[in-house]
Amino acid sequence: MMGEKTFTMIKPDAVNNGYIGAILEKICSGGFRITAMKMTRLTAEKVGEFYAVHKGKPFYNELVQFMSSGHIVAAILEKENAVEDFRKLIGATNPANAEEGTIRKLYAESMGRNAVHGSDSDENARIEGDFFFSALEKY
Ligand code: IDP
Ligand code: MG
Repeated sequence: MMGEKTFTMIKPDAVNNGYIGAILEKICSGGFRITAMKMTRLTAEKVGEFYAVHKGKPFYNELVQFMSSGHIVAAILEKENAVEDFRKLIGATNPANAEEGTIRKLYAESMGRNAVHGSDSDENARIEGDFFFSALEKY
């Protein structure tokens, strides 16, 4: 079935601010099932690979620096219509524009330091999940 998985990261700002538990609670009470999860750190090189689509944009260097500055929590989430529903749960990229009750509204610091990542398509959810998890970890 299409659309049943997405990929997320809790970003270094939210990890450092002590929001891992609160964010996982929002994810689970939002109806998502965690099927793989790990806390890890990315080198700048790995972040560059993950965010290759943004290379050359004005915020790219800041993004690479920030995302490699501390620990992140990576996870694969399952739910019907996962990608779209998770983007709704996290809210707009800029927390100032995010709806009340969304994860970014509640826990993000700024446009760059915005607490969580969420895949933007089924194909990217698969690519991003594969970036972090082996076949054994995923199933
Ligand atoms: P998304 O995470 O909501 O999908 P994207 O446009 O894919 O947003 O951007 C990826 C990440 O790059 C954002 O989550 C944010 O951390 C960072 N970013 C995007 N635009 C800006 C900006 O204008 N200033 C600083 N950081 C940005
Ligand atoms: Mg994106």
